[in-house]
Amino acid sequence: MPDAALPAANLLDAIRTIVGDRGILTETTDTAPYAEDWRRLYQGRTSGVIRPGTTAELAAVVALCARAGTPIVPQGGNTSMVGGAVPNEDGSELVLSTVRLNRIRELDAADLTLTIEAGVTLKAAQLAAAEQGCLLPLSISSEGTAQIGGVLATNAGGNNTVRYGNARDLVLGLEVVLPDGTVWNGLRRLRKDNTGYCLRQLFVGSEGTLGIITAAVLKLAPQPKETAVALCGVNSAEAALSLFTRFQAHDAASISAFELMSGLGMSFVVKHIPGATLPLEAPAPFYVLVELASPRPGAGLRDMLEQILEQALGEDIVNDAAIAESDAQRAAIWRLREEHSEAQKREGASVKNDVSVPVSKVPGFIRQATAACEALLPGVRVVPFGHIGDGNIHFNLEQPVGSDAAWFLAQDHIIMDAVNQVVRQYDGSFSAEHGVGRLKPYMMPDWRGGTELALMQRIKAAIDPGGIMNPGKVLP
Ligand code: FAD
Ligand code: 2HG
Ligand code: ZN
Repeated sequence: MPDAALPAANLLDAIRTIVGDRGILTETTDTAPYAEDWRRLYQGRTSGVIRPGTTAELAAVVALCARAGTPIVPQGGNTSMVGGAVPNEDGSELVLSTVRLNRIRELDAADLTLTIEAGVTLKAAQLAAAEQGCLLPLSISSEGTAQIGGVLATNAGGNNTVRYGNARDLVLGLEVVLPDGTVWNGLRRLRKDNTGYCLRQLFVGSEGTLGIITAAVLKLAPQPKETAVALCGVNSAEAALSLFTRFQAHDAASISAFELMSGLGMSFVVKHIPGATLPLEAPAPFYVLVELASPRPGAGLRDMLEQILEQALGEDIVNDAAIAESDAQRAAIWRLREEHSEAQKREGASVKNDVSVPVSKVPGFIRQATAACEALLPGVRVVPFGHIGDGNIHFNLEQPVGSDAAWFLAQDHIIMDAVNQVVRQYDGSFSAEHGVGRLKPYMMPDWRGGTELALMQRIKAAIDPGGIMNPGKVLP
């Protein structure tokens, strides 16, 4: 029961005594950026953004909120694609930002582990690993802003899943503040530890609904000594898959990224992103970005890439290809992929479907979902891209040219439902890597209903009986 002696008006004063003036924002001009999501789908409101500087401060704030019965929205870099990190519109929720929990606690190059606080950006974590000759093998286009806590809370995937798995696969230990303010210190760095339920994995992917991740121990890998990158033009997703199977058959372990882009998506990048140019002679219906990497110097990746591409060119699987000859060219090719979301945003309103299907079914899925959407909304522009190497496609729809953006966005459920009908036929998932957030809880009963949803609800009730952690997200 909320404590009547702690009315909401006094709560912010009490929090201020814990975190100091630096740790709290209450003016609307200061809080507004924390209340709107990256896609600008949601404009929420909050009476306070709390920014604790230590785990102890954060835990004391959560304990106070629990006493007051005040809901908390944990927030990292606020790059969620599903509105997971923004407060609702009535102003009743406080945002708890991890931005000041930004210390690298320890890097052990022998153990290949990084112990790090939740507010460190993924990019800063990658750089810290690289400085010690190690690799943090997780890469997403938002890595300059997304924070380790958010990355783990969403179980982010990204470009290297094909080789290293998702964020979940890199976590050895966690420190979490529970909804009553208790700190669970599970910062172990053991590769083997069978001592009961695996609690850390419960918090990974829980999107802030079970507690606040304050620190983590992440697995590192040896830094690659050799890489080779190419951009290929192909005629179809079938050709892209066929190229993937060739690389796999040759040396699956060397594939560190295998990404698909559509001709339309690439044309948005070239149109909207200054300096972006296509390094091929002519545009293609689809593109593949392949990256090979090895921790072994002299692994011969460049030769292997050339050999496989030459063969594929000879068999009309690939139309044209550009192999990066320098770090600058490699970065320029990657930029064409990484700027897809930004370019799509600049082109207009879009409805996103972050779906996954078995890798072998990606081409069939793209064909069928494209036909379904074009029949549903004539003129809609289909922009599929993503991580074909692990079966995760961002099946995005751009508003028809000249249409009203608000009208188009109002069609989101109809469009997502049509796409997801196809996803279901292909044994897929309606959320591959972005999470459920605030956008998709309505889909949960249909997709994860019955025993699975009931189990999730019982876990939520057991860990957060007051329901103060990120209400309205994930669970319907
Ligand atoms: P936020 O957006 O702040 O929060 C996300 C969710 O986690 C919310 O539910 C929030 O409440 C919760 N949360 C945040 N911090 C904590 C914490 N410390 N403890 C508990 N809960 C917390 N995602 C991918 O998986 N792969 C991609 O390739 C990818 N590319 C992207 C590219 C762009 C341009 C953008 C804008 C987004 C992309 N995303 C991608 C989505 C997003 O960046 C990821 O979901 C990322 O992991 C979110 O991190 P964040 O710190 O911004 O989290
Ligand atoms: C990516 O892979 C991200 O670039 C974002 O997951 C996808 O904009 C999107 O839909
Ligand atoms: Zn992605």
